[in-house]
Amino acid sequence: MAAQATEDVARLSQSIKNQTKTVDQSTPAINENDDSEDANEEDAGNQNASKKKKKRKPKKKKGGSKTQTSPPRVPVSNLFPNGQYPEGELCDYANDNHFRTTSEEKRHLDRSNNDFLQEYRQGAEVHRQVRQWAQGHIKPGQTLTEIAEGIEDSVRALTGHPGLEEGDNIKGGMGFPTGLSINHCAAHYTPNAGNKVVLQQDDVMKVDFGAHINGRIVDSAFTMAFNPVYDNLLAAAKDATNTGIREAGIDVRVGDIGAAIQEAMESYEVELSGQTYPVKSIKNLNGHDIIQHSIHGGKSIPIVKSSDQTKMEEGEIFAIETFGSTGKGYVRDDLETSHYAKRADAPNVALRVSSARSLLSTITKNFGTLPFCRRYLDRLGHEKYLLGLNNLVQSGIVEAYPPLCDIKGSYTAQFEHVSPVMDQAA
Ligand SMILES: [Co+2]
Repeated sequence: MAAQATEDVARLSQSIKNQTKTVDQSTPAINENDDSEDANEEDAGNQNASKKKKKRKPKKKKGGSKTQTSPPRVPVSNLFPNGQYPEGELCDYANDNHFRTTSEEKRHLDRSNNDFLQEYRQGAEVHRQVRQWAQGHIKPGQTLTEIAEGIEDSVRALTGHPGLEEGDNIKGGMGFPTGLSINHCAAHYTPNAGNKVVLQQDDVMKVDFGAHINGRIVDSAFTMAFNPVYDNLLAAAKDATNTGIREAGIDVRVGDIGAAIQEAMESYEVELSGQTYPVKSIKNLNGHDIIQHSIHGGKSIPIVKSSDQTKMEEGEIFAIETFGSTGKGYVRDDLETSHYAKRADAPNVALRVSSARSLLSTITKNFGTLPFCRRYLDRLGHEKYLLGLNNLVQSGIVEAYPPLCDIKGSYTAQFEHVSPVMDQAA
């Protein structure tokens, strides 16, 4: 999920050196546990449609399945029964021994730190497996609704939290709504009930979804296009995001990261129908820090040059995301809202609309401050809730995140990855 540039940015810094690393989104590691043909379907854009469509049934093995199914339905906790998830995806640098030093206090810090890293690693593994499946299976001709539900059913299954019982979704599952933003629309679009939009051959679609375990949200996104004319646009955003991840580290100023991102992004141009367009960084979209149960912790990572002196600090988790555009490089609210989140600082006000009261209770129990969309309320059995939902927005309890779009006719691309900031020195 993207942060908008108007967010308040505060807090100072302290500490020291070093670097973070995550795996390049463009070269996802092969999943050794996946013996299906999907392992070779990394890049849907280059697939021809000759593949037979047949539904594979989950394999049944004595003692539980050890391989992922297609679509993914096996909880990753079954695939990693010892609870040790791969470190590479989220933080291959993390040397747990580093934290095991002297005092009791530090040992306590170590344990809690390790718990939270384990939760992140589990979420990252869920995201990686679902992403790999999605990249192989999303095709033009599918509706956005079936694409979103395919991703969401998979994430819920792999986290082991179907999210239908009260409070289950807050333990694990979708970290926020599945963003499926097309062409000039850059972020925060997901279908509402009844949406009949079909993905087209010439579309550029940003797929932005989150998996969470105990509120530790893994926020990662990629862009799909099926026509190679957009290759440079996608390459620009991918390069810009990788640049941001490389630049991130303890004590680094976020404004400097923005400058490096912009330089990478704007070194590309795209030719569409004989006309050349420079790729621009979308200046009012940002990366952001993530805190438990909250997708935006309060810091922003600009994607253009900025005088923002805010520093990254050790232990913080950042979603580095960049957006390139052939349009103005500026987004505004457009289209019907689908994304919402309860504010962490929600005022305690008397609600006169009774449907708002029951809706707020549902939101608090199932999402807390995690972003949700209208479809998530539908599947919990809520009906005719729009008046109540709008009342919660007007009361300042829930924040609406409308789709963010550049000018009509333009194309936008996004890549995003989570990058923890840790001191890796021994
Ligand atoms: Co994000």
